[in-house]
Amino acid sequence: MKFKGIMAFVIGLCLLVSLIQYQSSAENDAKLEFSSVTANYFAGGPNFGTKLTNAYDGDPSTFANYAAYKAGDRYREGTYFLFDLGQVCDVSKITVIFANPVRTHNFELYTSVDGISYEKIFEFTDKEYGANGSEFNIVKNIQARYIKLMALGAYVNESRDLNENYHLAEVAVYGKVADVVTANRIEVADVVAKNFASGPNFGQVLDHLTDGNPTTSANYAPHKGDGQYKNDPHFLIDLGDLYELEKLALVMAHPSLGNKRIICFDIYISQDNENFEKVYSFFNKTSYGHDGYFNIPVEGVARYIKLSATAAFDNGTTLSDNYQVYEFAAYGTEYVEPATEPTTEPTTEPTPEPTAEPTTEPTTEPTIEPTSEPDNMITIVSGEMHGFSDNSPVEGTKIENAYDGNDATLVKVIGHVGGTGNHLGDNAYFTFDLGGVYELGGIRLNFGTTRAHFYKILVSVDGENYTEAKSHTSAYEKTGEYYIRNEELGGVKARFVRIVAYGTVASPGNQYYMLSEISVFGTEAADENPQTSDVFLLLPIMVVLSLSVVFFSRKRRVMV
Ligand SMILES: [Ca+2]
Ligand SMILES: [Ca+2]
Ligand SMILES: [Ca+2]
Repeated sequence: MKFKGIMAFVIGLCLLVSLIQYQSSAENDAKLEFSSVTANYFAGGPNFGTKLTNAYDGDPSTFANYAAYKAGDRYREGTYFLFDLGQVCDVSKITVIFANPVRTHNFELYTSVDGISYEKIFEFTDKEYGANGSEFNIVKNIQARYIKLMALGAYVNESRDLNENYHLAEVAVYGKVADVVTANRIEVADVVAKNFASGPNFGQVLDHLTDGNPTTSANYAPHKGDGQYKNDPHFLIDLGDLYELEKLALVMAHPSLGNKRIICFDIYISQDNENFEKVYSFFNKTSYGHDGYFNIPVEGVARYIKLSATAAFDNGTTLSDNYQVYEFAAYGTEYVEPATEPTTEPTTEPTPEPTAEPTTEPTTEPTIEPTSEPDNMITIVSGEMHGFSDNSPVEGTKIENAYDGNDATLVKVIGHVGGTGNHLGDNAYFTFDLGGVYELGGIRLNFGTTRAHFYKILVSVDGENYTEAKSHTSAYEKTGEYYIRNEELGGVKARFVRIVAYGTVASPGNQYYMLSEISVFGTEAADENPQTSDVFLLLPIMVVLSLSVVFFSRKRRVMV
């Protein structure tokens, strides 16, 4: 009897608990209300008698019809719907439904807790899909207050033509109001604007930069230089203490503003306000690739962040008078210095190991390879250019053309015009990364068919300290079809080879500098540092494996 009673109680308890769980999970999946919904940067709408509320009325058969500006086979960047839940919620699912089954709608979905830092959680970019209607259920547990639906394009007909009319039938967000909000935005202690010509202008104030409001901005006018701003104009942000950074968020002027204005910048971080490390760079004249909301993952401990105003372009060409930033935010956690434990262990262990192993192996292996192939051509991993008056190559050329193994392809740039007399100066150059340290035998430079080019060859092991290996600053004769120069480098060790665009015989009358091909020869440098040997062995292998891949940059990939 007693046992049965206990069992009944236990079963009853279980039922009660499961009922509570059922109720709470049902609560988790409740449909959430929007406090506001807006359609932004469309060309027009709602059109054809539709209304914006149709996009969230719970009825999949009603839709909002908005017309977008076209840019190529996509809508102009930064065309979006914004749904505000009014408060931060624990979101479990987002449903997106488009109307008109023969129309395929492409979109990206971003969410944000604070309206500043948006993360992309979903994208659909298949033009063919959607013949049988298009409904998307994005199941994901995230915290969000804002949901941004970026309209990329709507495609119709058999040829999948871009149509300006975007038919959003329904957006529904499920979840519950968040009990605890985990946004690690760091409160900024101080901001100063340095080296600008004037500002803040147009009645704006510097505080707008960090006021948490993406619609208020600080507008400064930098000094204009040659293709970019000069005097290093920047905002210096002091976090007040050391933080372990997670990400930075920037809200820049919308790409449709000021006849399509694109704001370029570099970001540096520092612990002591003296030694700064560049962690991100954005330089593009015509496009952000999004609406100007940057979400930049950053790792590192820092107290100071320097936001450098490198340039802003109107209409893809003109250096703008207005450098306008709407918001800057840093996210992370307070830095806690590591405990004192590590000091006891390392003193005993590290000394015996390095001496034991390396003595036996290295003597036999390295001697065989270098002698058999003394003039190996080294695969160039990447190339960068710096200091040219127009830092993007002209007439459809690109930096990769300079090391594609083809003499017929070239990179053509407008030289830096700061030089004097018959040369362009020392400040414009190409830097090529060999991916590892090599003993350089020789170098072949092909400057194309039209004229001799002057140059200096600088080399570096670490990419920071360069030494001059060769200087060739006078005219020379054409070799066959091309102006080719072969230089001996005599076994100098380097990972980076820099070709300073010193000038051409026609300069400064003709400012073009053209490099058809650079070929670097040498052998892998014998390792002086046993700890890094693995890295330097692996890199060339990876390079060979990825021969077909064009490496553009080593910068961090960044989403909106
Ligand atoms: Ca609807
Ligand atoms: Ca602001
Ligand atoms: Ca080439």
